[in-house]
Amino acid sequence: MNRPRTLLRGAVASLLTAIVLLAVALPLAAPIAGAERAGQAMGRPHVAAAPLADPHVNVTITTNGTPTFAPSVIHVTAGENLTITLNNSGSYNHTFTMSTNGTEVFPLNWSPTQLEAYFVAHPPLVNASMPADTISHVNVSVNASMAGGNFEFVSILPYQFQAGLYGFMDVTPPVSSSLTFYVNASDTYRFLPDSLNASSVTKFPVAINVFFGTVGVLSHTFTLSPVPDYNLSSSNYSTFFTQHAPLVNIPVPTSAGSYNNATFVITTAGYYEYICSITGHFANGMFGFLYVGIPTVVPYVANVSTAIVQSEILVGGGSLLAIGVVLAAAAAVTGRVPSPKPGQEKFGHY
Ligand SMILES: [Cu+2]
Repeated sequence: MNRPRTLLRGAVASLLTAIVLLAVALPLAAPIAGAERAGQAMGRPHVAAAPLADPHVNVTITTNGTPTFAPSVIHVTAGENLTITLNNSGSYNHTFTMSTNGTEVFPLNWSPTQLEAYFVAHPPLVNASMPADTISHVNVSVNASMAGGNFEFVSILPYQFQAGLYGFMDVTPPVSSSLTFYVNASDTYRFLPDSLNASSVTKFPVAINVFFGTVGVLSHTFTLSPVPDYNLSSSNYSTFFTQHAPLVNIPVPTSAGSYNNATFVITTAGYYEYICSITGHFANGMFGFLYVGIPTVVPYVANVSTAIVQSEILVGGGSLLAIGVVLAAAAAVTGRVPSPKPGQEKFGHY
């Protein structure tokens, strides 16, 4: 009977204590804060606001009642601080529980007990609850040692992982260096130069900047294949680029002497072909190669060239006589082999 009154009395006493403490503490704290601000105003570095703080990235993961996380893969760069907004708009509770092991993929046939036992033995990197109809936030420091890892996250509530509530955090290494190239287009359907030397690159990913200008008046593009060691075909490059988005597609500026530029990231050594996507220009010889982490002369690769010969035969075969097929195939082979050494004769480029 007298419990509520005791509680009330306790609460009043606590409140009074708090007021007394604040009254004493505030005047003491104020001069300290004031001195801090004065120090900053005089240019003294403020230690807490580290100027070299890691970059901060925000991502949102939603789940709406169907057993999926969207997106199911998040891409981050090692060294970033990540804030994940967890948006559960459904009517079931979930968890967002991430493994510390960047190479492990949990078998979907694991029982709820097995999954729970795993996280008891290997405490998770992140373990946040996602209550129904709630938006919350969780911070993750993605440090350098996590580069290259794929960290699985799941809901560990029984049968939710098994139903599809899982995803991965893909951590790529930070860009280690960057290179810049200047390329011009000529109205004789050539890239100047048509060979870009990034052979010295040893660490990936590497950022590459291309400044693209013109010495003529026609429209051109610098359109770079994302697939290493692959030779584009002038007969089906449009189809190729709808299936493999170009790493960059830079339109030439309208006036000579000015440049458009773009930066892209290369993660794998190899040669990458660039072409002009304006109709007819590639077929007339407007292509070149970017060599990243490999010598600027690429050894003849039989399977690459064979595939191209076959596709050219298919395209040309219907309308050409047998002798024509042989000539077209020969031209295709010599024209599609990456640029030879500087100073050496350039096959198929004249
Ligand atoms: Cu062009």
